[in-house]
Amino acid sequence: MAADRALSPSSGGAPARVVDAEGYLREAAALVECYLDRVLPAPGGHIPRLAEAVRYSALGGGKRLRPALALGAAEACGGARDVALPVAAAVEMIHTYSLIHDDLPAMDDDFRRGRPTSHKVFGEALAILAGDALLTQAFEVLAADGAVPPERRTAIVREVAAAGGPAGLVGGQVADLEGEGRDLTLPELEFIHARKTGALILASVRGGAIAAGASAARLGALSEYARRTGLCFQIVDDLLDVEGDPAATGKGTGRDSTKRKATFPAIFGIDASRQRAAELVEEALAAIADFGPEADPLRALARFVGRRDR
Ligand code: GRG
Repeated sequence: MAADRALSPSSGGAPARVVDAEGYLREAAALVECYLDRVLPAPGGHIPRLAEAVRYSALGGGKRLRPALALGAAEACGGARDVALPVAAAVEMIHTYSLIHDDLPAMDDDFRRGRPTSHKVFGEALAILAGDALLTQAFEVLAADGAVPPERRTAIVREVAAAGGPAGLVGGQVADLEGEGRDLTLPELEFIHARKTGALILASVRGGAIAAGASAARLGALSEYARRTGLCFQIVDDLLDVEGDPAATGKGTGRDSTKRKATFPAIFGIDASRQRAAELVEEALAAIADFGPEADPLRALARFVGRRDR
């Protein structure tokens, strides 16, 4: 995909740092996978089958968007990428747990990241436990991060826990299941998206920013950026469920209509949904318009989210 040539106010209108979103995602993936490889249960180890199941899902592909957002947010606040690596790893671990559980027969699917889902390979019991292991160990990773001062660490743990809990991912998933087969209003749909998908994206950005010592003003602007990007991400996800290529997305299509799920495309149609996604990208960019070139990775990632095909 083409690189994004971002303009920022601090660059006086001249082309700022050119950030290629795909390249940034690749770098984030390499960094976070190296980190995960170190912290996850070692192959073999005490309970080899659990290590295998955890590693199968956590090291088995994925865009690594949430880690990239965490690293990009740290950079946007003048920090080094490395300062946000534990946050990046923890949010990816929680994301991966949520995918494993979301794919279980009680909830969803057979294919994920282009491969059979965890329960197809390891059985339901081990898939549930591999998810539990990732969720729990994510907090160990955050708590053990000695490079970040304790008060920032506590704030990050709180952000990430809130994103994963009843007011975030889990609550959003329950609301989503309850909404199947019903007509939902726009506020109801946005309520679900903000929790099921948006909360962890928000925590990725805020967590990375907090690790880098963000000011309250920067954190506020970045939160706005993350909310818009998160909603855009889910609208595009719903569009990909209608018109995506399974070879690119690595999962099935048409699942939302089979379940009679209320989605943006189902309610407003394809064109209006695309239009809303494009508006949200612009709103995300506007939220961080006062940032300089240090926020160009986040700008490139927001544009990627709006146009992604995987
Ligand atoms: C606690 C039993 C139990 C279940 C909870 C929390 C949960 C299950 C599900 C969360 C909801 C969920 C899976 C939302 C999905 C959001 C989404 C669009 C995921 C796909 O993200 P991508 O495209 O995936 O970033 P990759 O594979 O690229 O990482």
